[in-house]
Amino acid sequence: MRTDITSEQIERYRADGHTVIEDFLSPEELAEWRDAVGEAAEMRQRGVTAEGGRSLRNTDEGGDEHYRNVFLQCVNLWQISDRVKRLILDERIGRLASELEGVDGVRVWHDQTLVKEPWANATPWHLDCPYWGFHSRHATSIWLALDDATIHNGCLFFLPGTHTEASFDRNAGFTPVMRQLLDVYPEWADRPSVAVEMRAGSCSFHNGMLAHGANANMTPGYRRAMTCGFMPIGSTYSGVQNILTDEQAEKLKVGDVMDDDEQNPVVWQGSG
Ligand SMILES: O=C(O)CCC(=O)C(=O)O
Ligand SMILES: [Fe+2]
Repeated sequence: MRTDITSEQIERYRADGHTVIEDFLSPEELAEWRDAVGEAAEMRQRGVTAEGGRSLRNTDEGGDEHYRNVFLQCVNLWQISDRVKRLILDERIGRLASELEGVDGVRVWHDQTLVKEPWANATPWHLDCPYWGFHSRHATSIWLALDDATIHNGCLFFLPGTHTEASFDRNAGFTPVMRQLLDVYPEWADRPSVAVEMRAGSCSFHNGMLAHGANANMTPGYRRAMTCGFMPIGSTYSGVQNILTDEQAEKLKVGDVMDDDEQNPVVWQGSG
């Protein structure tokens, strides 16, 4: 695993809101991630949940045909698979996330595998953190390519710098309307986007307030990715339930520190 990043890379990440680490995983590591994530996603598809937890698949919601066809989305595989848990709770990744964001440590918010199946819909422009149970300007996500991600099969696109301007109360839904976020933020509508093609085994990090989306998959192949959103230690409840069960949410008041080690384990914490 390539976890050495330069101070220039950190600076660029903070200005742009995203960075790519090429060939992050070795071929052996990539094989393990593919296999472990694939196995856990199959378990989730069969309805396996964590004890007292939720199933957390986009196919559970029924109804929304467009969203179901954006990708196959299975959330919190670390809770049902020890193999995935070992990969997601790797302190080297938590440390990278913390260094990029300049925070003392991070917890898992949620992981998710996002599989764009053949001919999948595009992922509309959106911000991540407003959807989550904490609101921090230092949330970040790793997006790890399990297949080559290309212009043709649905690689990510970013709008650099938007993370410094975005606000928590203005976001787009996962609608079929790609431009919805740009109607919410008309000041971004003329900005050039950046396409981020990646070889399998490479990864990107993007800030939780950065505008991002992805192309449709215009190929008969799969575009698989594994992602994890990280929450800075000390973050507080935003009042958005998101992945929390009703029982968990009922115990929380807005402003409470999110420190449930079962639900949001610490991935890395600095000494100071
Ligand atoms: O993989 C995609 O199409 C979207 C990914 C995304 O929105 C994310 O990782 O936050
Ligand atoms: Fe996202």
